[in-house]
Amino acid sequence: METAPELRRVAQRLAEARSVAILTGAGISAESGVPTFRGGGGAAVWKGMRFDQISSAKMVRRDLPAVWEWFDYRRGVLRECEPNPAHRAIAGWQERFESLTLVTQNIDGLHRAAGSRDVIEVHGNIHRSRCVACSKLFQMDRACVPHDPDMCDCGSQVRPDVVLFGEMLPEGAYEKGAEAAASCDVFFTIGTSALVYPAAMLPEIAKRAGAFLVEVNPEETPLTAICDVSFRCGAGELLPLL
Ligand code: BV8
Ligand code: ZN
Repeated sequence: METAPELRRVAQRLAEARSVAILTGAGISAESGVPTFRGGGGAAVWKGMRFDQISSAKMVRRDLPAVWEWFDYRRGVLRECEPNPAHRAIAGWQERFESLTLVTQNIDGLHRAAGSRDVIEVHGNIHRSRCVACSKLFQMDRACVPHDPDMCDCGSQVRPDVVLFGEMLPEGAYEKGAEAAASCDVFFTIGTSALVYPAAMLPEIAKRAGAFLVEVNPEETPLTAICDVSFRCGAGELLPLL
């Protein structure tokens, strides 16, 4: 791999780092078999709708059964997916630094399954549902597809506990991520096209605050230009080398 010099630069920075922050996106789960949304030129389409239409606040109000059909389909795909070496490498970094903050845009729960603790899931989690009226949370078993329960004991419907387009992020999640970004020595942006806000702000906040910014993505992204190092390869291949 011709990235040996960059690997040495990043390894050096990590050796000196007190605090490290990481933002991951769908690309880190690609090697687990989870389809990404945009990479590879395709945009996830469901029954003729682009995923940002079906995964939207409007659709929950308009057609909750269709939203559940889309999320139950994705939960079915996820049943066969396990964490890959990239998730496991990051889980192994928890003991390595004084402070490690992991922010993920993914809703697949694979970081936690790999052993990462305190994962900041800024877009929620596909295995949890929430009552539309009283906001009671239900943890669903990964194997239980279609979702259950359909109704809350207060008599209202439940929805995926996932942040859809046009919806606010979980209380405090973004702020915690921004705080870590503004105070870390090294910031990794891994497997994200950096198109979805406000998550895509985090690497920029880190860079402005003086962090060493590292990207891992087979394709260029809008962040590539401001990165100190940008590895043009898969996360499952690169992270275990660090
Ligand atoms: C909000 C859950 C505020 C649902 C998701 C115009 C400008 C700026 C912003 C906006 C705008 N118009 C609208 C907005 C706001 C909107 C937004 O940012 N839209 C974008 C598309 C323009 N954001 C929102 O609506 C957010 N909320 O802003 O609220 C607000 C204020 C007031 C009042 C109300 C609200 C909510 C956004 C969250 C949406 N939910 N997911 C679901 O999963 O169905 S976002 C969805 O995209 C996923 O979470 C996904 O993680 C996320 C980002 O995508 P990526 O993770 O980056 O995945 P992608 O496929 O794009 O890229 C994968 C990358 O991996 C590629 O680069 C590929 O090359 C790489 N890769 C492939 N293989 C590998 C790899 N990398 C490494 N290794 C590999 N092996
Ligand atoms: Zn309820």
